[in-house]
Amino acid sequence: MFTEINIDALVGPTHHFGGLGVGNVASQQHAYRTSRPREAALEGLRKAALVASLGVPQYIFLPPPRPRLKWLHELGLGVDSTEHLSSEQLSAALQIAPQAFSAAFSCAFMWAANMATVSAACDCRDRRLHITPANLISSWHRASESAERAIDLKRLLGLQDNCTIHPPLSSIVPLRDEGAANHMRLSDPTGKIGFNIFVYGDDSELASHDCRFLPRQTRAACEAIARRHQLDPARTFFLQQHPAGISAGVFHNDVIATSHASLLIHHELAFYNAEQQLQRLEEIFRQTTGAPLLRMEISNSDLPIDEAVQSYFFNSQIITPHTHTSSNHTPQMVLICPQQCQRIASTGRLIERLVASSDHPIEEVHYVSLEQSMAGGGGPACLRLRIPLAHDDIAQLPRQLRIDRQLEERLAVAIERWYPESLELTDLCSVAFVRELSQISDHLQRIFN
Ligand code: SUG
Repeated sequence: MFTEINIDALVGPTHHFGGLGVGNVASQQHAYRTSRPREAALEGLRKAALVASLGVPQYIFLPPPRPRLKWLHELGLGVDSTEHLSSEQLSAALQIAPQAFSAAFSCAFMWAANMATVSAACDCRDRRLHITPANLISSWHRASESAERAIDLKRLLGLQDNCTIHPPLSSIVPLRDEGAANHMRLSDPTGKIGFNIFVYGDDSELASHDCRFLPRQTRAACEAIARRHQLDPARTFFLQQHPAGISAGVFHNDVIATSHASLLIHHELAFYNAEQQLQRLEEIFRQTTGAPLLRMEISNSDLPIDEAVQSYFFNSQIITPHTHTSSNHTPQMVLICPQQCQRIASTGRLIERLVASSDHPIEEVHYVSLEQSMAGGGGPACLRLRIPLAHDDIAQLPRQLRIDRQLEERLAVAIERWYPESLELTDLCSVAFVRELSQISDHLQRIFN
């Protein structure tokens, strides 16, 4: 039996809005607005704790160190990465190169779904769990995350002798990769028979599609990952994202489609020219598992694409709870939606219909407040990476990274005490604040040790 563990990443104290998300409408709309790092970190922590309270093994990674001063130095911005750093140097860097400056302080690592692509051991020819950290080369601020998160993944999974963590794909434009945000795994209820769907925005052979924004995932990257992970070609699918979706602000597949076990929910404009492949998927799913794939396609008239992007309905997290209550009924599946879905009439109606219908296993819904993450273009599902593991493997994972009430409480106290309540980009020019950041980092480390 396989269980999906979830990894979330604690938001860092420099959380701010730099407007750097390529093709990401929310990020662009909120560029340079005042951010609220304390609220951002608490919202993310509460969401992860909710998932843990539903019995899903939930892990958390610490924020990697920021700012990346060496990088600002490398860019010739006159920023000293030693004790000679001054507030004047930082202010000058902000003025000359605001994007690079914002990138050096970025907390975009909080969107853990972009950390890596993960293949369950049972899907791979060599029966090993395969992980490729994403190279994230489409934007200024995210490319450094792959090396940082590879270290965290090794720390979490290092004791597993049946796990291969690959290097990220080469940092070249044709191999742009954004990880699990563009990958879906479907399976039978035991999780043992898996089907892998990779979604790409850019295929150099089909360069004719006009997208308003640079597509962040290429077909060549998807194919390379499927090959190195040794996935069975008969159960691996490569679907193209609809260019109309990308132009409307769907910068990742998880903004327009979602999946969990045998359930696939997607918008009419999620994929381009994919009907044949989806039918093949349905057929092979039924043949191999003996049960139907539960595919639900939402039409653009039921949910206009702009409202899908504003509400982030498809970025809701779907989980199978493992709560052991003696009398209460444990729902088959739970949907964790951003609060925005309640405020928009079309998504409110859709969710009511989903929960009431007996055609789908979703029986309960939780609305979570993630205002700060949503303002950067990230909902509940962006904040987590799923790793399917056997029970014995989960028992070997380091306990100190697993969220329980005590860890939640200790982190919440530290966030309340240390994180700024609000932040402007100019606040990041204070050398006193930069020095405080390393103290915060030490303090968080101590909680985990
Ligand atoms: O890469 N936003 C992230 C949001 C990532 C969401 N992840 C998933 N859909 N899985 C991005 O665009 C905003 C940064 C800024 O505003 O400067 C940002 O990076």
